[in-house]
Amino acid sequence: MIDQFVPGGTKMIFLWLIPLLAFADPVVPDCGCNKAKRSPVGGQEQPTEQVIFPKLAKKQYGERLVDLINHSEKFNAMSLIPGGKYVIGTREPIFPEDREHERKVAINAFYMDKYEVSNGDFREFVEATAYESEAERFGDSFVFHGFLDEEVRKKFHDFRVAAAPWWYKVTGASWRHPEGDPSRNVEDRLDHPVVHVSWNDAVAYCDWAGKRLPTEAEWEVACRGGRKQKLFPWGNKMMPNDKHYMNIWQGEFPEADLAEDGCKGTCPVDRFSQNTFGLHSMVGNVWEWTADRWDEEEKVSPPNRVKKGGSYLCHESYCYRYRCAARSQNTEDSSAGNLGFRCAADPE
Ligand SMILES: [Ca+2]
Ligand SMILES: [Ca+2]
Repeated sequence: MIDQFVPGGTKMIFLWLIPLLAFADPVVPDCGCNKAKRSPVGGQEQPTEQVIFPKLAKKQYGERLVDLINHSEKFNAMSLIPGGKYVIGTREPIFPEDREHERKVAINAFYMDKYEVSNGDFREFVEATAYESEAERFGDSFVFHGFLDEEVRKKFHDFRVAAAPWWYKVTGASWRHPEGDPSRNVEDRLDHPVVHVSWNDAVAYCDWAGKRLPTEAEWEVACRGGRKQKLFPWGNKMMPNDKHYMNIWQGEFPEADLAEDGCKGTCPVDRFSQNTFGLHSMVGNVWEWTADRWDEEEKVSPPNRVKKGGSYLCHESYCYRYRCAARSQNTEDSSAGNLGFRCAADPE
């Protein structure tokens, strides 16, 4: 069921600053989400000032309405995000090394998928094109230890990510078999986000759909839903009215996910409506690839690409990256069980 979006309050902002400051220490534990990489990266360890709803003349509202009504099939389940000048990032970076500082951007109006691309969507693409994902070609992908039984953990004990030993490189793991178990597929979770897809896979899917990956600026403007300097798509309070607005981790990471938000692992892509644009699970559920390179100056091949939004594995104590301003990266050929994407499109 789709939850109705209820804007969060801002009264608790000062109480929120307390935990934020507590985690401002440069030695911050990390979930290792960016460590599960296929390719080594240069010596590293392997493994607005804006109003989004501008005051429009009545005539312009009419044109916008016509635009929405006449949208082609391509724009079904997409939201029109207004172009303009925006400010992304944050004045109070939690992870300065991630370069999540404030910066000004300008974007054109574009359409954004309301939902993360689902297993059902990706299966349709594969059936139409016989596309083979990179994880299938490599023969393995990174799986979180919580989804592996003891026997499998023993078998792949030596294939863990050194800096984040809860990530196992599991033979046979792919979008078809997210746990690497050939007897388990995605038939019972076609409405969940596709995972174990690389950046290259995401580009191939969006291209097939007549779309493209969003840039990081587009992704973040869409995430913010017209709000300035807020932590989350709906405001600053993580749980307005004690209600869960995203699929992240509750409990002691990485051992005990209490799943108080109703989801252990991925949840259906339409579970959490998060902002006034009608976008779902921008933060939480799965990380989402963007078109941008992590660092234009970086001389690595394949390059790292920016991913946004955090995932069901994120917890404030380890990976406080389920914020619109937060960012991370992986190499183009990397895939993992908590990394997916959604597409954007230009108005025709
Ligand atoms: Ca959860
Ligand atoms: Ca997401």
